Amino acid sequence: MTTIEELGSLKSSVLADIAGAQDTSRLEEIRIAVLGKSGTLTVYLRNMGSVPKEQKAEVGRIVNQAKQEIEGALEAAKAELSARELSARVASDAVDITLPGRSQHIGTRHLINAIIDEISDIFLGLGYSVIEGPEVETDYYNFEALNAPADHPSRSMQDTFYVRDMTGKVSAVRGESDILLRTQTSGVQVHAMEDQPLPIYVVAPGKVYRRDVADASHLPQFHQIEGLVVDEGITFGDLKGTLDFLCKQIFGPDRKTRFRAHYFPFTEPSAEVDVSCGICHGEGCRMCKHTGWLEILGCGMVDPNVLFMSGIDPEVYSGFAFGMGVERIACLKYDVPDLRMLLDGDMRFLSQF
Ligand code: 2U9
Repeated sequence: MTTIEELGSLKSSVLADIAGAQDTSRLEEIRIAVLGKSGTLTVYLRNMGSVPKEQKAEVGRIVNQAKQEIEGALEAAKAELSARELSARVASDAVDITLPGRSQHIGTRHLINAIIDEISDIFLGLGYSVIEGPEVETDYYNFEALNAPADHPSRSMQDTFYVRDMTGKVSAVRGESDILLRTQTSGVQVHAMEDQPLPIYVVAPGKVYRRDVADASHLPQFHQIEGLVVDEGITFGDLKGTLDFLCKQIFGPDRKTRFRAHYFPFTEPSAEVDVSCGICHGEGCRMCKHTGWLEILGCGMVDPNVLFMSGIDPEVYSGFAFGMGVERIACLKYDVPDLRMLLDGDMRFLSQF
């Protein structure tokens, strides 16, 4: 094949490639293969020196004409394919401005905080103050000032999280480290008795810690609300009236309460309070273990010794105190069977409240 014939067939195969290209990147591949630094046509142009003298003019004209034709075809195909690609992109990126927007997810208060706020509000309405205190406490404020006997099981390493003191000591028997994670919020009220003028009407909500394994009815960290009243002439009748009012506010006016004798080191006499079951209304069902009653809090008249240790004269003042687990109240109010459901972070569950 002569050089001229070779050029002719090269040109027609390149023009056919250009005509068959589906996109601009294929066009660019063809351009580089033909007109790039070592492209087929470029090599022809570079090798013009070896073409016999008498053919030079003719071959030169044909190479240049092929080059121009190929460049023209590339340009035309590029214009067409770019336009096609652009309209495809515009079509796929199109935004339907008539579609309704996605609504923003707005978070809600966690049920535990909602219950704390609800109970705090009930007591604010009765003229109480809401107070807070440290979660890391000393043995004195958590146990000693609350009459907890030295051999009380709650003071052992098995039941309380002790914190290493400055010397790094933490003991299996309470005493070497006096610093702990509070097991009850009672220390807050002891601080109040020491620091605040009498009378005292306070509730103290907050986190407490106990060395329990989490199960349906226990958590190693949970929330309590405790209350303390210290005034002249406070009686068990005041305690009953206040807590009966509280239960009716939380669970509804139709619910009944009952007070069962109990023992706490810091109150005498002490009681546990039950509210009538809201599922069976006292008939007995699975929720109330067929008793008709749900236990919701503990309470009692503040032990005179507890008042005395905080510098209050028990001959002049008397008081009552109570304590409840917030998670337990939440589960009883909304028939939740397992405390751990409050902590799972499952939005399908949490967003119901
Ligand atoms: C002071 C004096 C007395 C707080 C009280 C209870 C009864 C009680 C439990 C309920 C369930 C703890 O979360 S729970 O396990 N609490 O039964 N707490 S009287 O008594 C006090 C507090 C402070 C100065």
